Amino acid sequence: MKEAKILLKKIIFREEKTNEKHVNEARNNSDCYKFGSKADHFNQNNFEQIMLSKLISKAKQEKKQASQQKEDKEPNTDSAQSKNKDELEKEYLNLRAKNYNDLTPFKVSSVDTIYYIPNYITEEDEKYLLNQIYSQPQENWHQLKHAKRRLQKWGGEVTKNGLENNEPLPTWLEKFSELLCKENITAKKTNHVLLNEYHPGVGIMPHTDGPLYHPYVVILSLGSHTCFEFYKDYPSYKEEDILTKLLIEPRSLLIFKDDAYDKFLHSIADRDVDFIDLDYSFDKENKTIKINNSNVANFHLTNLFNKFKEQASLKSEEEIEGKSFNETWKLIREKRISLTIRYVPTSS
Ligand SMILES: O=C(O)CCC(=O)C(=O)O
Repeated sequence: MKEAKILLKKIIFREEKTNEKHVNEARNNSDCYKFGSKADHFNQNNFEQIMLSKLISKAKQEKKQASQQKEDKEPNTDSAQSKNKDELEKEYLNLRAKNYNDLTPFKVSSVDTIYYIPNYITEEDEKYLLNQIYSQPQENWHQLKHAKRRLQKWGGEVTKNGLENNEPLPTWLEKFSELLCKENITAKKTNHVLLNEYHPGVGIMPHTDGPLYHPYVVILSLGSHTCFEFYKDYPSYKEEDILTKLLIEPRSLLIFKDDAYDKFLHSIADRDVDFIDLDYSFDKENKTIKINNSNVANFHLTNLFNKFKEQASLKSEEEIEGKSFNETWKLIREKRISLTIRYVPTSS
């Protein structure tokens, strides 16, 4: 808004100069004053009104163009905006000493082999990764023909025989792969990254990732939340019989293994909003919130739950006594980037 105001002032200043020039020209042009209607057109007040409406529509147009250009660049990560590129690079994935050998605390409540780690990276790390992604030349982006997604592929070409034309990951992804291995999330160092860019309203059809990457896949999300749906098989998808649904927040890591990897289909619906439902009550003794039901199986692990707990803690004892509550959140999707990180055996 501030930018638009400055822009408007600049345009007004520029146009005022032009305005003055035209009025002076008109005044000096005797023809204009001879013919009433022509002369009226150059009446100072009318002229200003015409110019002002022109300026407003021009400013609106320029503002629209500016926000379109911004939209084409990268998702918004305001809180990390103050740091410059070098600072972000220096701090990227630093000071990490976690061990995720035991993933049990991150298990979603429905399927045994799906794990969700919220806030796996910081906002600064996210900003750094987005900088890297959006500073890639155009030829590193591949627009899919039959879907509204763009891709970047790192590490080589995945073929049915394995990885071909393999090449080392760029430093910013190599560092991430090393971290996953160091923190025991992946048993082997991953060598391939498929990056997907989704605009709101765009998802991915139900699929399995095939036997090549077995036994697991790791997905990092940047920029926006989304919802992931798992189906037992294709007929279940057709009947809209969801096996499990997850809320995936930016900066989180989703890991799925074994059955969740081999058998079930995963997908993202083509939506621009997601509705998250929660039935809850209060456990007075333990002073905690009890989730009775939710349409997402990882609600207890999400940042949304933490925000919700803060809000719920404001309720008085009389308000909560013996009651249960229902709430629904409407989450609006923004541009999301996902990094699907895998180990792909080299073709022999
Ligand atoms: O974007 C996502 O989170 C899912 C990507 C995916 O399913 C895939 O790369 O196979």
